[in-house]
Amino acid sequence: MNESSVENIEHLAALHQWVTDNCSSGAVPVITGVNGDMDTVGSAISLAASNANMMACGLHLGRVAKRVCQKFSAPFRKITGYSDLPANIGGIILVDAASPSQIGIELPDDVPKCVIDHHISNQWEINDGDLYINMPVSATTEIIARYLSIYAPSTLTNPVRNLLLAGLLTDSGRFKHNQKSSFTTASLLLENSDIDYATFVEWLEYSPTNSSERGSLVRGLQRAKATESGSWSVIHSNCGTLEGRLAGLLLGLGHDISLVSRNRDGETRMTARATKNATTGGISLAEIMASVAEQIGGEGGGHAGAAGWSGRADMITAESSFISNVAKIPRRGEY
Ligand SMILES: [Mn+2]
Repeated sequence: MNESSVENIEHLAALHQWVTDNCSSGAVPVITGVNGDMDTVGSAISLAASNANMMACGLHLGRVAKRVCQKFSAPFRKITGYSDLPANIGGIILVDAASPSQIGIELPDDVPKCVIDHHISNQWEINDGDLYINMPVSATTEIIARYLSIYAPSTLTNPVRNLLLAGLLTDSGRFKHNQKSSFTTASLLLENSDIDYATFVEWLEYSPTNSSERGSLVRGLQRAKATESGSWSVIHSNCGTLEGRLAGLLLGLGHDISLVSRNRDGETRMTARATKNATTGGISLAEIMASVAEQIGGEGGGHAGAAGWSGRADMITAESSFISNVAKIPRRGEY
């Protein structure tokens, strides 16, 4: 564990106190980020498994999360708004979301909330009775795994271990963007489990695509354009679906940064990935996407090596803003 581990253990104790207090006064929904990625969904379901008054819910289940939830029959409730939740709410837990807008539903002010996150920056307003936990880990599921191992070890069933590991694997790019302590979490999850790691990773990563998705990815590769932006090489393209997967494939060509855009129903989305070499050299895609949002509106953020932006600007404007922000960043050191 790193030097902040004492502080982290205090955070987990505070989380346990908050959960105990608020679950005794009513239902506690554990609400996922609107993107429904494996980290947010895995965190919510696993944490909710530790107390009968908690339930995992959210607006959307992403592709990977849906597949994993189906495989392990994991309980997740889709909601369309706050009114879908029970009347007797004791508190709300928000997992893996850096701002209220990343939850996607209007939350009341008079209900205690607990935010559990690992994003670099956040825009939460924390009031009396609220708890904000942010640890410098690769995935929110790491925080949940450590919490459960201390306060509810019997919750760490095989399905829960699989969900937590899936969140860690997907958020760290299969341990490409993680710190040493992530291996401690992974080994905590794998020990005394029936998970065959290699089989699970392959099942998780190479989800079969259908022929229309493969066509879309191939066309995305064909449209790819390479550009030099300041001291960085960027490869960019657009795609109607599976932007993250295309961004990963493009980064495999050897550029510093890959960028994939998509426009649907007047909304533009950008998904970017950077190599570890680039992030060490000074690139933070989270900061770049936040600068894009400042420049042209919309919402941007994420992690140093993987981030996104969405807004109403057209694709060309959004891409130009991204590329000009990359150009401003000097390259540190010799790589
Ligand atoms: Mn995450």
